[in-house]
Amino acid sequence: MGLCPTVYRFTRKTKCLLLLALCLCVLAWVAAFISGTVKPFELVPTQVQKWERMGSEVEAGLNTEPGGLYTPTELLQTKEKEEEELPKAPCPKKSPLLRGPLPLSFEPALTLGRVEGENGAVSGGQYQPADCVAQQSVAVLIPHRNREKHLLYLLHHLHPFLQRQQLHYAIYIIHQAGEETFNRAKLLNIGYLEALKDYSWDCFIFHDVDLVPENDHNLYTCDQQPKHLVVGRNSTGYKLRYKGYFGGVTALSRQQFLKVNGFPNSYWGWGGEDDDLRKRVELQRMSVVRPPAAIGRYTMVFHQRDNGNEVNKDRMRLLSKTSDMWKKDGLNSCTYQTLSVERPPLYINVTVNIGKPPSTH
Ligand code: UDH
Ligand code: MN
Repeated sequence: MGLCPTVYRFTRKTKCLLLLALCLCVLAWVAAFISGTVKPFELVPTQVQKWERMGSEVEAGLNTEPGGLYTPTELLQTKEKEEEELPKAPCPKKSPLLRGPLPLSFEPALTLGRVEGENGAVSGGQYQPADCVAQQSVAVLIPHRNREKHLLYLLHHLHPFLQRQQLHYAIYIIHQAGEETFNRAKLLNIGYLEALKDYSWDCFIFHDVDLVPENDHNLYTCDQQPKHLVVGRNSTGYKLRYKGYFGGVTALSRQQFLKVNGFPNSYWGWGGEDDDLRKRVELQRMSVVRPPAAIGRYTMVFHQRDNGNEVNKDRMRLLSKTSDMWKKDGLNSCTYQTLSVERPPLYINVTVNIGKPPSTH
């Protein structure tokens, strides 16, 4: 009795009120439990529950708070990203995919669709190895007009050939619009200038459309010196045409080509422009290197002389002036109008208006 004297002092009315309040409390708690707002014994959410809730909100796109904690899903995605972006090792100096001399095929029924199907990893004319970083980034420049079948044969062989060499590369077709006299050298200057708008290529291969390499040890990369790749071809009995021959296919680095101010723009019609480039190289105290004869072998698809590419009768006179002209006539004076740049899967097609030879010509 003495322990709780106040209880004894409650009136019956007060007792009833207290009982009623207690009942209301219990009722409210039961209602909250049923509606799910409160879990029994866990009225304060734990940290784990907070993360779980944040996770489901992030997934539902509700939690936009910056710097929030990672949910398990986010952690997984970040890990996958890190694995994807792991830096690739450089490709080996010598590609393990090279196969040496391979038989070439020139099927009349070949289609562009088939060549596209065989080169699914090429897109917008460009390719790079999937699992290593290429030793060089190379732009192949092909002057072109009215040689569609030759172009198809070349694409058919060149894409797998360059992929076996594990190069990062792109193939540019520089297409001369109109019917005026052909100008191979100017088209190649344009190819260099246009390709550099896409990427800072290390190396440029200046490539006739009708020459198909027979041996993939003939590397489409640039060396310390400008390189001439056509040591021999079927049409010359696989002999070098003459000692200083520098035509057909050549490889010059971005800097080497810039140093010689590129090709001359003033050679219209067939011949002389390749000799002029060799003279420019020599004037800069560089020398020409070549692969061994057994490797620098090409098949030239048979053709006659094209209309609009008649022998340039002026070429000897022009060649006697290279040492005066190289600084004025070249990359720094190459004017043209780009009509279109198309990017189908296997090449970049740059169509240009290059003007015409001067009327005194
Ligand atoms: N080219 C064209 N279209 C032309 C002219 C030239 O695309 O109308 C390009 C093409 O990339 C070609 C390159 O310029 O490979 C060189 O021209 P070319 O193949 O005519 O030169 P090549 O020295 O032949 O191979 C010269 C004429 C050979 C006549 C042989 C007759 N038996
Ligand atoms: Mn030819």
